[in-house]
Amino acid sequence: MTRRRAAGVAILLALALPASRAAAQAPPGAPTPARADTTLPRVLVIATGGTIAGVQDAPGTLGGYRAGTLTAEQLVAGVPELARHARVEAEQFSNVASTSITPAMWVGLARRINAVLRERPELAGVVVTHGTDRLEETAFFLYLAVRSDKPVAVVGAQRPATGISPDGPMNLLSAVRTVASPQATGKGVLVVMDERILSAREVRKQYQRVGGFDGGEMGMLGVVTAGGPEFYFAPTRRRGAASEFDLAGVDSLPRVELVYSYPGGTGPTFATPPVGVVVTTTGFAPTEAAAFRALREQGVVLVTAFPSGDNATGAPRTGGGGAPPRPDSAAAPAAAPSRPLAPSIAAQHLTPQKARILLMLALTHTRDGRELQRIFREY
Ligand code: DAS
Repeated sequence: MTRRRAAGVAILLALALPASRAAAQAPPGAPTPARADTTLPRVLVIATGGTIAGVQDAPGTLGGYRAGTLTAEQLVAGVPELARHARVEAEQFSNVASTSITPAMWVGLARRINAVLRERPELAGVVVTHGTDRLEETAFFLYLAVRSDKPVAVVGAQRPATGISPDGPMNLLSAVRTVASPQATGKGVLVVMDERILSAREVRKQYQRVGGFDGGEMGMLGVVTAGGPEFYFAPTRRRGAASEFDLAGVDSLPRVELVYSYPGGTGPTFATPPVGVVVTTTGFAPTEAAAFRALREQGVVLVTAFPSGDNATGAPRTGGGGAPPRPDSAAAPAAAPSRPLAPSIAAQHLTPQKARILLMLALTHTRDGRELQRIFREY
């Protein structure tokens, strides 16, 4: 075994140590983790992979690493401080980089969380560990499809577990403390990163560095301090126990594509039309309008969204007025459609990638334009 690999294995073993042994090896003066206190809330950590479970071949360097390597149990055992705040159980859902997470996995994960929250009333809440690349999408899917007011928090890390200054242990601790807190009840699915508590509806990954997650214009719900989570705001959009999205009988989600509109664009064409298309646009070029109209003539539901997700405020380029542009508005008056046009929906304040997720779920219920727009207004 090379010296480098031996160091890696040593760090891995240290991460996997049970809390009691890790405490026994703690440096002098370090606080001793509490014994499992039977009055503490129970929290289930469900691990899906990502950098938070990532291991470098050359630990302590900035070299490459393998995401989704440590197990759920190793992640929990690596943070003995968790035992002061909750009785934590670990469960493995998958162990992949989040670019490998699929819509079918969203359905499976939401079903699993719905089942444990229903069947285990003693659980205070659930923490999902996840890669950061697709964290906001999974979190928003859970926000829509977990029909419970019990807290669920999604958490990741920008630095691998065996890298320099890993952020995962503190993020995991903050997430567990958040879901263990009664303050988190009814706030919808949360994302806890860098001691910020963010709503899954608003959260976005802005950059690939520590501190890269925020809530855009909508800001954050609270912070996690040394004393614990402190909430300052609560979401008002429909979510959790009030959600109408029941996954019973949903085997797969309808195909919804994401496309861009841009200067000189001619619009998308598909060999097989999807059920829906979300178009990222600040305003349509006249040259694009015909292609989007043709899609609607083929029955494809269209959703228009601003790149930033700031669809609610309007913008000078679209004349303001609170809704994103519609492709028809850029075109010369068109001939009467050969078939009734499928609906064109405004995404409200959702990023295009989240508008796609809401449309996928909404299309499992309805294709009616008014109903779809209601859903986009409520969630
Ligand atoms: N490896 C990536 C992922 O799993 C990045 C990360 O987690 O930060 O999403």
